[in-house]
Amino acid sequence: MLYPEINERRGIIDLGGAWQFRLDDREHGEGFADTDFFRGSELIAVPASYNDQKEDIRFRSHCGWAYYRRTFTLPSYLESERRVLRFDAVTHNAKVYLDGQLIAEHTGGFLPFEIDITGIAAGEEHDLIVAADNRINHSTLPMGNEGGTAFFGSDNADVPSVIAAKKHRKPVNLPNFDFFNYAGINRPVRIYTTPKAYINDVSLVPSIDGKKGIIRYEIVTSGDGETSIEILDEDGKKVASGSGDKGELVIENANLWWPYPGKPYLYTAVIRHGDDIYRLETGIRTVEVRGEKFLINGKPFYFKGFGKHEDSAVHGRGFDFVLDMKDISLIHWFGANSFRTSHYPYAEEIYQLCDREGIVIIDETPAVGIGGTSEDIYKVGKFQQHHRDVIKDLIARDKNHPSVVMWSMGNEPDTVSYPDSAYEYWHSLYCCTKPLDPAGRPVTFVCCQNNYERDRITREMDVVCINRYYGWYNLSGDMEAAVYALNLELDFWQDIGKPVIITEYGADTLPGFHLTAPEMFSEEFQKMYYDTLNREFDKRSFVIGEHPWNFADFNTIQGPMRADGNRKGLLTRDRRPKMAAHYFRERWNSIPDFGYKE
Ligand code: E8X
Repeated sequence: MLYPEINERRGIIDLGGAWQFRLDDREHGEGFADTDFFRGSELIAVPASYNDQKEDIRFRSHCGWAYYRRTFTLPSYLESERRVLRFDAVTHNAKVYLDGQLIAEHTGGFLPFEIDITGIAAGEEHDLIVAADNRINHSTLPMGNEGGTAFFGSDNADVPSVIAAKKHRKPVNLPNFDFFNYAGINRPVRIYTTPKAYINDVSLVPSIDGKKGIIRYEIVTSGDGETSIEILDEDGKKVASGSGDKGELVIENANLWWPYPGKPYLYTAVIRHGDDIYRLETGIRTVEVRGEKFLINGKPFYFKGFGKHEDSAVHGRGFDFVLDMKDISLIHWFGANSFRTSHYPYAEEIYQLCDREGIVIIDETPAVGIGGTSEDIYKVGKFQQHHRDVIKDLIARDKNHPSVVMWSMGNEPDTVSYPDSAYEYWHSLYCCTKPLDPAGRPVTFVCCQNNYERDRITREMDVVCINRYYGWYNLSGDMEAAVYALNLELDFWQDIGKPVIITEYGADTLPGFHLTAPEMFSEEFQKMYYDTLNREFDKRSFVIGEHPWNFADFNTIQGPMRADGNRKGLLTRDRRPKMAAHYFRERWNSIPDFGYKE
C-alpha cells in the first residue's frame, strides 16, 4: 500500500484537527449517526489517542466504542479525480460511516486502511463518523486477558470475594501486555487524489552484483496507460530506466545504503502510469543471515539499539512527528544503529526517517501477549487468521524500506505451556511469512524469559531473539547468580549455531534515585546491571546485538508492579538521560557497527 504523496498529479486533503467526540458504553448502532447522538459531545484532537487528552478518568478506563465526527467538503475541481479516504491507524477496530452509510470496517489498530470515495460529490459537505473500539481479548492482537488479570496484575485467584467482584464489575480491558492500551484515531486521516488511471502498488527489490546495483521492480496499476520507471541519483540524474509493469534495472557503480554512520544513500524511483506519477525513495543494500552472522551488504552487522514504544505524554500512542525526529537525534547521540518496533508496527513516517538517517529496523506485528490463560491459547483463541492478515499487511506496507531488515512475527507468546500446539502454530506462520516479502528478509519472533530447553520454536527462527531478565525478574539484584544463569543459557544457544540478539534486558530505574551500594531501582544499579551483562555478551561471537529494554520510560496500565508506568527506560519519558544512557553512549561509540567480535 503506497504512502500518500503530493506531486504534479496527486493531492492530499488532511482531515486532522478538532473532531466531535464521545465515549459510549452501549453497543453502537445506526441510530448514533444522527446529530442528536453528538449533541453535548466534546472536542478531541486527531491524530492522537483520546485517553490522555481530558481530565476524566473514564478516558483511561473506557472499554468499548468511542465515536468521532466531523464534516468535510471536497473542492469542486476534484470532481474528475479519483478520491481515496485513508486512515493510517485507528486502534483497535474501526467502523467508518460517510453520510450515514457504513463504508468500511477494519480490524487491527496499527496499519492503514483506505476506502475509494470517488463516488461522493465534490463541492458538497459530507458527514464523517468513525467508531473506534478499544476492547482487547483472546481474538485481538495485542491480546487481552478475558476474565483474567492484567499483565503483572495481582488478583488472588482463590479469594471468593475477589472472584465475585470480578464477575460483578462492568467490562474492563485486561491487557496481557505491558503498555497502556491507548486507543482512537492515533495516526493521520487524509483524502488523497489520483488520476482515474493510477499506480496502485510498487515493489522494489535491491541486490548487488560487484559494483552494480540491481533493482527488480513490479508495478501494479489500474486503468489504461503506459507504465515506466526511472531511477534518479541523489543529484536528480537519471541512472536507469525501464518500461512495462515489471523488470530489472541495473545501476553501474551503485552507491549502497549503509547504516549510520555509514552513508544511507537513497535513490528516487519515479514511476509513471498514464497521467499518474509516484516517487519512492529506495536504497540498494542486501540482508542475509549466514551461519552466526547477520550480514548487511555482505558485512557482519552488530545491532546496537533498543526496544522502543510509540508513547508520549498527552499524545499517548498518537502520531508525534516531532518526537520521532527527537528520537532519531537521540539514537545518533547514543551511537546506536537500530531499534525494534516493539510491539506493533509504527507510523510510516519514522520508517521514512530511518531510511534517510541510516537506522536499521526490526519490524514487529502487534502479536504481543498471546497466552495469559490456563487453556491452550492456540486452541481457544480466535486470533489466528487476523495474525496472518496483519503480517501480510505489514509486509505490504513496509516492504520497500531499506531500513527494515527483519520481520518479527510477535513478542513473548506462550511457547512452552503447550509446546506441540505452539510449535505447530508458529512454524506454520513462519512458513507462510517468508514468501510474502519479495525481498525475502529474515523472519523471527521474540521469545520471553522461558524454559529455552522446552521452547522448540525460537531455535527455528532465522535469528534467535531473546528477552532475558537475569538479575531483574529472575535472581533479582543478584548479579553474580545472574551471570552464572545467563552463561548456562548462552552455552545452550552456542550449540544452536544461529545469530542471537538480546532483544530485551533491563531494570526499572527511578531517575535521581542514587545509592553508593547499587540496589534495584537506583541509577547505579541499572548501569551496573548492563555493564555486568554486556561483559558476558562480549565473550560470545554469536551474540550479534544488544537492545536494552527500553529506549525510554513509558505508560502502562495501573497495577501493583508499575509506579507511573514502566521505568526501564535509559531515558525518562520526556527523553532525559539516566546514568545508563551515558554508559551506553560511551560503549556504543566505541563498538563498530560491522565486524564486532570478529
Ligand atoms: C517488562 C517487559 C515489557 O515491558 C515488554 O513489553 C515485554 C517484558 C519483560 C519480560 N517484556 O516487563 O519490562 C517479562 C518477564 C516476566 C517474568
